[in-house]
Amino acid sequence: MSETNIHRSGFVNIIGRPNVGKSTLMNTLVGERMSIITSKPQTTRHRIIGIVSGDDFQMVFSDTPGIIKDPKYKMQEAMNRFAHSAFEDADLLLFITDIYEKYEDNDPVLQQLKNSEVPKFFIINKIDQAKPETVAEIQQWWTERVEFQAVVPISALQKTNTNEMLDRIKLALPEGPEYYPKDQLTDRPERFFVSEIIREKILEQYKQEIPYSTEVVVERFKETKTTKGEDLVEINAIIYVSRETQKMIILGKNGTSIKQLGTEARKSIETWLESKVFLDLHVKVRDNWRDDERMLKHFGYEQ
Ligand SMILES: Nc1nc2c(ncn2[C@@H]2O[C@H](COP(=O)(O)OP(=O)(O)OP(=O)(O)O)[C@@H](O)[C@H]2O)c(=O)[nH]1
Ligand SMILES: [Mg+2]
Repeated sequence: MSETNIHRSGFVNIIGRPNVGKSTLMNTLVGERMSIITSKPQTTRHRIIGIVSGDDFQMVFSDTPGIIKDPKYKMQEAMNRFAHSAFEDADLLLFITDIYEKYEDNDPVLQQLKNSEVPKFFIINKIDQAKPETVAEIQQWWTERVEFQAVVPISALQKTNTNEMLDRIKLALPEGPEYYPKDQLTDRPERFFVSEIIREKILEQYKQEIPYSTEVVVERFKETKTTKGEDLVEINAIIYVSRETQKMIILGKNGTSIKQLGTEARKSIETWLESKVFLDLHVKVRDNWRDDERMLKHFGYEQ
């Protein structure tokens, strides 16, 4: 068989510490808005798959939660488990750092990278914010310690070097079948992405501990029509918080905060679904849910 008939495919897992731009990179590579992105660390809590297919290839990207140094809650331990699982089941690892991060020699992530036999690309992100000397220094520090198949400085935000990166990923993948239908983009249902969009708006609107104490579950997702015959999606979502006082903050005085949240989330969901949306938000308290095994299971923090 000639080279042109080879079909390449594989699982390309994006790993790194919180806030370095893993989700931004995933969205840029997939060319769709899959993962939510905010300026706050620990935005992503699950593994999220984004699929890029062509006639002769299929890349299955996994965005993962940033690896947390000292998890304080069972939820964060679960997030770390999702991240660590990505070291195991990859055909190619994209290890990503940004120009601001500093690693110590005794960092367990460094050890894990050294121990992993999976081919790895070293990605330095946010180069739009750095001098070339800084990028060179970071590159040198890492390549003295871990064996990488490629080093790729990028700006995930400005899409610098990201197309070249796709070409290199494709060539690094083994010969293999299509794992998903070629027109499939992800393995999660729409209601998952809707709950993520609501969480994104919570991260943007509320301060300090509130977003981190919050989980969102879409209880009802019904596609219907307006009286004028336009597409309409009716969505009921529950915002779980871990204390009564947090519920008060989410609601705000006379419900003004949750009303604002509902408006922002609805607009964003309408853009994403390309449909009119009716969104009903409801707040429930589940004491210390971040350490409650049963609630964590209900929220999907299991593998
Ligand atoms: N200047 C600059 N900012 C970037 C770039 N890529 C991502 N960012 C910003 O960095 C912040 C974090 O981006 P995310 O993509 O959410 O980072 P993440 O690694 O997925 O974070 P977690 O999900 O919390 O682990 C956001 O404010 C992004 O806009 C880049 O190339 N340049
Ligand atoms: Mg993320």
